[in-house]
Amino acid sequence: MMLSRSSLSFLIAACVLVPSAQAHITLEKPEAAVAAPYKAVFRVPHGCGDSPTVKIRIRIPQGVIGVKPMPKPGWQLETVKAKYDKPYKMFHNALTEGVREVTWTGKLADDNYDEFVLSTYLTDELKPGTTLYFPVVQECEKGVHRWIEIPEAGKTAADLPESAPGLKLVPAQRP
Ligand SMILES: [Cu+2]
Repeated sequence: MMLSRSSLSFLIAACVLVPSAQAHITLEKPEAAVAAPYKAVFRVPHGCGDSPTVKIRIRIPQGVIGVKPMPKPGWQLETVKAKYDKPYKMFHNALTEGVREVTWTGKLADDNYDEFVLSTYLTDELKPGTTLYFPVVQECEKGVHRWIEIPEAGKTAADLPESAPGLKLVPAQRP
């Protein structure tokens, strides 16, 4: 299908003007219970302008433990591990350290879409009713997006041009 010049510029404007759900790096499942495992799927819908993405770096927020990134063919995976501020209970274990930062290095054309996956555990110190933010830096061949902005109380991510992907926390499910 041919796009006219006006509909094409509309599509470009849409991504800039609609800073929510579809436009930026977001989590596939935007809501999760605390005290439970969570599979975080980060969706990367575009590069920087039309420049291809070459690096995705994700910072793991406090209270998220047991992080295991999923390797991706064609992408080099690196992690930074550190001690937690205190031991955390995960299933029958107490974890004292773990992955705090994950980086994938590769190439994703602006014309394409991809997903980056982490297996995590959300500890019960995280507060239901709040939103947990995962800061992400997206480096491109030309340019960078810093998806690290966190809305102040009373505002939403839609008020920010480069908001961090957010996860709404809900109470632990009791069996
Ligand atoms: Cu966007």
